[in-house]
Amino acid sequence: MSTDALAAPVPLGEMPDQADPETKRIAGRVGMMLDRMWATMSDLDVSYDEYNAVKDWLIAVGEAGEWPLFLDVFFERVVERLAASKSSASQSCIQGPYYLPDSPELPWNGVLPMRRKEPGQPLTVRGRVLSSDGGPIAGALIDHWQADAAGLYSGFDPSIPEGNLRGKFRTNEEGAFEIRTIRPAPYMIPHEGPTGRLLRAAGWHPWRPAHLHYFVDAHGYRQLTTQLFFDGDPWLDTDVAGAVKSDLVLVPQPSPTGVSEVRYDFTLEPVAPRGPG
Ligand code: MBD
Ligand code: FE
Repeated sequence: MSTDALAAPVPLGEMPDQADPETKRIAGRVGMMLDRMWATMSDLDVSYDEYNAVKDWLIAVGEAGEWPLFLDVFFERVVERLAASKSSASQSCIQGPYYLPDSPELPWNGVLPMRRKEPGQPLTVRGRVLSSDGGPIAGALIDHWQADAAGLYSGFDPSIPEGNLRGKFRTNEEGAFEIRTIRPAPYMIPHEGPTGRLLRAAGWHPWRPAHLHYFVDAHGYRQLTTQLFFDGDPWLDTDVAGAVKSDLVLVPQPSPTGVSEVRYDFTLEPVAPRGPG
């Protein structure tokens, strides 16, 4: 008998037939991950003290509402790179935990909603949305969100007005956009909570380089999720979320009026390759 050894829960296919096929498929993959984790725990000779410490910590992550933060900081990078390797779009990047869907739609060359005296250096982001099979895409929707010059996100930090530095921009007939905003500061993972405690205990720094977040959508194209970063940022090489890709690091150009400017073209992948004619 094999009951003394580690084994997957119930072999797939012997489970009662109550889940839909996709849920069953994913559950089977969770089973494979559990198998690997059991093997890793055995390799590491995990003790009861270690098990209980990690169990208490994981419970605290849930109680603090930090599951979205913890998962996106430590795990989204893997799924994101796998998806990127199968796409002809321009470089993608993780979504992270701070997107909110209800920001206003603005003109192709609008000003991001901000406070009357929003701190930070003025920044213009300009470029086009292109198709990976050639040509600009008019009417594409660019959903932009970012932290402020203190590294805080509206909707998550109670001191920031709702909707601050979040907006949607629709490209013009040339597929162009021009977003007026301010330069965000590098972002520090909240340090009072369990995720911050883990970082401190492990001696890992809590920083993400300053970044701008994007969803880019157009009819007939797969949604692109990405981020833009700034050359010279001290945290580019050691992003705690491990998300930086060199294509996404932009060199800000000073303008005569003191505004910092960056240029970037987003390229989208058609949903289905188009046949000839
Ligand atoms: C962020 O601002 C972020 O973008 C990610 C991915 C994780 C934590 C905070
Ligand atoms: Fe972010």
